[in-house]
Amino acid sequence: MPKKRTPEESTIDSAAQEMLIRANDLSIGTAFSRADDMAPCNIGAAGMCCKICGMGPCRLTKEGSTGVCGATIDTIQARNLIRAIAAGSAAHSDHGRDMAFTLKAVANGETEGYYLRDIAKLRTVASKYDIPIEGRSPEEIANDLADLYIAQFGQQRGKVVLTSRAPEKRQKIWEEAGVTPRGIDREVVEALHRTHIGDDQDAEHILNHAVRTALGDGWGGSLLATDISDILFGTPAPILGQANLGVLKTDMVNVVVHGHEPTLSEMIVTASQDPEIIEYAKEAGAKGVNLAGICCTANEILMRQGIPAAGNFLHQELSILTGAVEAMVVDVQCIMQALVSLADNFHTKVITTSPKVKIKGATHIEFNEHKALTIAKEILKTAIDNYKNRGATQIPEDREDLIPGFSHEYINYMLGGSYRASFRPLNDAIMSGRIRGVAAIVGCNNPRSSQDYLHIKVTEELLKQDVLVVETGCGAIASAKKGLLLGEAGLDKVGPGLREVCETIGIPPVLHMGSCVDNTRILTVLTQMVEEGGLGDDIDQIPAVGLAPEWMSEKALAIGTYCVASGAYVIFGGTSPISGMPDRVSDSDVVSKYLIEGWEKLYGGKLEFEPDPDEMIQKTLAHIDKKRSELGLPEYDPDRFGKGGDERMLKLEALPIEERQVALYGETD
Ligand code: BF8
Repeated sequence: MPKKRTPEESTIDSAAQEMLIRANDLSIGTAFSRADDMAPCNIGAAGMCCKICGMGPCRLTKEGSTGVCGATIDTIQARNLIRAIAAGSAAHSDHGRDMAFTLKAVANGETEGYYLRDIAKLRTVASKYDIPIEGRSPEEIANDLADLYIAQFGQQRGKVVLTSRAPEKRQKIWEEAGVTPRGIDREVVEALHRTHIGDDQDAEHILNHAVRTALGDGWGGSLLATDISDILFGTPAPILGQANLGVLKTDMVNVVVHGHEPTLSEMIVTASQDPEIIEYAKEAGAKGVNLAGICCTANEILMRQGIPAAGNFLHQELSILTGAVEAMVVDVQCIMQALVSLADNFHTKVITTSPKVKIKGATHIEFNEHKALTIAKEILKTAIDNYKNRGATQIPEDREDLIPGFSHEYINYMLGGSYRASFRPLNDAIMSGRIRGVAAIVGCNNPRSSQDYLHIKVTEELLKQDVLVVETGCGAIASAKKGLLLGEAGLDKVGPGLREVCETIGIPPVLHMGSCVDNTRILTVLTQMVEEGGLGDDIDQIPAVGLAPEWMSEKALAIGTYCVASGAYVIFGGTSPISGMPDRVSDSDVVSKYLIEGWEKLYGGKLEFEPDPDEMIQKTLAHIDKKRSELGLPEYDPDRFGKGGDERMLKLEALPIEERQVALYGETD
């Protein structure tokens, strides 16, 4: 019998625990209980099942066995992995394609409700590709940029132009390895071609193309998605927000937006503030419309508009379980099919909006940019009409404040102000050892592990070790729910040197950098750190590590791969999709070995799967220290920094808040 976990074992989030108890009382299943009920297929999970042709599926469970066609386990594992990476790259990049088409439509005045909001970013990005900017209107520049970006998808030869934004040395490494992406779509198609029956049957050769495919995402589709989102909706800067299920309101129409593309969610935000919609909600007996986000859509509108996040991936079902959600509006990616049958137990309407995503039983209101505001209002009116059907509710009280919005542009500015914007202070802090190194902790929730546990454990420990943490995606929301994305709230939990830096600049120790496509912001930060000088001449020399402790999506594998190819050491938690047979001798484990040793030789980065969080932490610190030593930086010393001003800080922290205010600012009226 599979073991049923208790709510406390399933998640460390008390709001989620409360909802799991409610689910149990109401006899409603969730991803948590389904994960308990259904053990993963151990052959498929280890990458040992091949189902790419009708002679199989072939399950390779003994050392030396092959598929019907003779395919070895190495070939099969590499094929499975590259197909997942291709799917993840396709998902991110297709999102980017839609953003590029929206930019084109906005430039041509064909949309409703969208504007070019960040003209400075438009001009900066356009000038990177020598698009003329002087004396031209924003629309003319945006038109050229949209054309250039749209062309990257179907380009057949040459190189994806966005790769020119990587450090020069890195670009040469890609040229020499033959992995510079030619066109975003071309690499995905070739990945599928190569893995058709009877094609590429050399594991390492297949995996080289996995790198090329993923680079088309990271330095292509995802990067342009981030550029365009900023141009259309504004480049994020710190803003106060809230996270967790307690952001839902008893006296308002709750609309949860879930998915990834800000084109939809931004327009829903605009429509929710329209006097006509507010009046419509009041007529329905509510105080107004309360928006909240789930998954990366949450990150997009949280960091730009301060719209609260109801939670991360595993909160999508739990938000409906409150009984207080009038509509869950979804677009693309990470949307569970289970939402519709779960919503049948309540009054919640699940509304699909993308021409690419329909769910049987959901209401479909198709969204398009030409009539965006009109459609957004129709969606909200559908939700408001549903308010009268609300039954009993149970909304957990949990919600935490947070400050998201650390785009690379803002980090640059915050380190030096308008006149001295620079990465110099960050590089200096790393070089002196105040900051030991940087960890990017990103990625999903996975119900196979306790929700948020791995994220928080790794984040908290690295903070204590003076490692500055940057986060995106559902990992960022995990930290937000735990209160780690606030300046003062988090600073008692961080090492002395890092704390000194955070207190001086006035930043939280964990920087929320956006959604999963915004992992490209991290690549840009790393590139700017290289350009600033003092930390080597390429990304692989920086004392930095990428971690995805609770990964589950194919997109995460694509991200991990382009980060490795960019020079990063990347550690995935949970299970390995290439673990193979348990009794495999490690020397014969070609695929795992190649991702570690082979890729490190080629790119200076490597990809490892490590289920034990303590090991993840140790490996991260060891890598950071190794990179520090290779750069000739002083050995990390936890006792060297952070003493200055501490006595005063500690005294202040011991005071009740009112007295602390007086001590800091004097008596006020
Ligand atoms: O792109 S972190 S569960 S929501 S895949 Fe999905 Fe994973 Fe969340 Fe965003 Ni990213």
